[in-house]
Amino acid sequence: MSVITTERQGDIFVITSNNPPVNALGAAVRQGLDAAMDELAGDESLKAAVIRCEGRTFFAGADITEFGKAPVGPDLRQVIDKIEASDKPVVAAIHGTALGGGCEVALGCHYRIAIPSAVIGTPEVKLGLLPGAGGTQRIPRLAGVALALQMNAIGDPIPAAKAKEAGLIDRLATEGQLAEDAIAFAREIAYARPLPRASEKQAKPDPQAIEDFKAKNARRFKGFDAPAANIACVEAATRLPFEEGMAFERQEFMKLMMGVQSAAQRHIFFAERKAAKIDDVPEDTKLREIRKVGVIGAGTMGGGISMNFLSAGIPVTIVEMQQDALDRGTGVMRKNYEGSAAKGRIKPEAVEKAMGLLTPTLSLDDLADCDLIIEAVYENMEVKKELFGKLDAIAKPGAILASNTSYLNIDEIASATSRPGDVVGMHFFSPANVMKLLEVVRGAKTAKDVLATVMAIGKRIKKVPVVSGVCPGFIGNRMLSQRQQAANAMLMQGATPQQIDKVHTDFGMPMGPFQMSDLAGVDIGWHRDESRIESIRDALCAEGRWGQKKQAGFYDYDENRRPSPSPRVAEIIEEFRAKSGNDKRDTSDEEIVERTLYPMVNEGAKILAEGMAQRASDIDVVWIYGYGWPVYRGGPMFWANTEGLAKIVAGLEKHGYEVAPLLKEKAEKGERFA
Ligand code: T1G
Repeated sequence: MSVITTERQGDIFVITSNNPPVNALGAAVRQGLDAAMDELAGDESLKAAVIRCEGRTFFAGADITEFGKAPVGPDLRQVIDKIEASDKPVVAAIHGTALGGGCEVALGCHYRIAIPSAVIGTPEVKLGLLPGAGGTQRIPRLAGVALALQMNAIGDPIPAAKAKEAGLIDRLATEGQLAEDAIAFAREIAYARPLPRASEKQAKPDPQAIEDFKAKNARRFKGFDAPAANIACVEAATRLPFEEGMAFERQEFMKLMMGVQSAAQRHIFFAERKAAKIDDVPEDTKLREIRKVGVIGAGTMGGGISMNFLSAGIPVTIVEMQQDALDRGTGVMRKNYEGSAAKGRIKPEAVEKAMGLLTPTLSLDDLADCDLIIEAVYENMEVKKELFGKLDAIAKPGAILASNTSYLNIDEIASATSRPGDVVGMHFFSPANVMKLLEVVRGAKTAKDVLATVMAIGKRIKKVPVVSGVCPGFIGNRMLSQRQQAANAMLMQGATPQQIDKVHTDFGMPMGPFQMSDLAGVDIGWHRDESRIESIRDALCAEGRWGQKKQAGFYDYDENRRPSPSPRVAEIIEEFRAKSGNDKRDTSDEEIVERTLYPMVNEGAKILAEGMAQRASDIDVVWIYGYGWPVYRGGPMFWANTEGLAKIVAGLEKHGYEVAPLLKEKAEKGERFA
């Protein structure tokens, strides 16, 4: 069955794409569109055409799987040029997500009609690219510079109604009758002349809009190549004739396509989707129904975890031991929602809607009707085992019992119940209502339908779930600990927290090891014995330097939590260095990269070899969504490929590390992590 079919509705030619799952504009689709346009031109009885798609969406873009392969004609630009050059009007009938090349095909048509639920956009920048088939040239001509900048350089789609207001769409169809409305629209304009062509319009220069946009987004764009290229193309559209503008766009597109950043961002696009699949759990596994969730603990984590479900419209029963803790926790949740509403991130009515789904209680027995229960109590094995023993007696049959532990052994926790198959780890990252990563920790006995259900509910609450095996620290924190150990060791040779952190922020991380420690709390895991000072961390904690929350940690903080190097910390470090007998010496930025990032890759190789992660790309997803690894570097394992595995092995050996066999083997064979 051809992916492009055509039919005649009287004198209207209906061209339909049927290329699941998202009508990506692969070679067969382009060839079919090209042939259909020739047929339209060659048949006098045809007066106009409609281009539409079957399935859930209008073309959702070029076929990203084709990138990097030998090009197969016709190129998308040629197809779009042929549509626009047609002397018979062509109407784009838009539903779903008309994205990237799909948006560009629509803009090459003379008219566009969309159902109200459709969105249209050019998200190529999120793949480290730019719209390479005229999007940067036609959008400014149809809708002006400001919207073109927003669509191209930020990449978020806009709803059909807004697109209509902006002049990108001509008409809104009735939901459920797009095809009929599109054909009627084509009949209506079949003889209208001149045919409106975006390429023939002028894009009004707006240098101020460009400057304002750059200034407003400087922080967001830091380190990325693609946003600036998108901006340059939009600017070119305001001063170059269309063909020259298209040549400029092509030149900029190819530069990005050939660059590492786009390869990294496309890698993460597919890696995120692969991570959702569990190799030995069939995709059609029947899921357990999750109608109601129980959360134990109303602290920072419990409150954040609860918000994820409440925001998705899922009722939550939240349990605390003391009324004041319960009130404090629910108060923080309300404050968070109200803060989001004040910033316009959610509608005001969403606050009451979410809080209205929350049932605070002091009794575990109130969890008896929950389908999923997540504990976020004190990180102590005995505490958790005792709690799971109680839950075993309270929870209904089939309820999923999940722990938010960040490193404790799920199998041991499961052993405290009579239903280990229902026990799983759901490790959220703080702040749990913000960070997208969810490590789904698979116990030895965790049932397959429990895993499938937790992966699905993870996606439903807008998380990016990644399966981890049971090992200390799972995937992310196990690698993080390697980084922290190395960073602490370099303090003992005279490196400073700010020097080490700067190497990481220059690399593209949102913060370095010590800034992160201050944010999370230097006192996490501290033995709380002020008289016992065996490490720099002990010394800081003993002096109340517990991090940002105490306006002092590795850094001093002002009332706005702005950090500054601390002379007191420098003294503490110097005392420990002197005691350690290590000579003070210069530490180069290169050494900091080698000593903090290479061991992370080494640990990632061990995690892979032990089967604690299904894929190297899963490890990349963990670091992008759990720790803010710069997406334009593709995650630690992708970055290792670009750094060169042999170089990493040599660096590890230079610094006395034992190289993971899998890493060594790949380096020797010249292989890469997939
Ligand atoms: N090409 C190839 N496969 C794609 C694809 C694409 N453009 N988009 C999605 N898929 C696959 C995806 O990998 C998954 O596969 C399945 O479709 C369902 O996707 C010249 C250069 C459309 C909003 O960036 O944003 O056009 O895992 O799980 O959550 O200027 O997919 O099932 O095997 O994401 O409902 C620009 C990318 C491309 C849009 C649907 N377009 N896609 O979300 O499903 S570059 C994009 C999305 C370009 C031109 C330029 C989303 C979606 P599998 P999914 P979803």
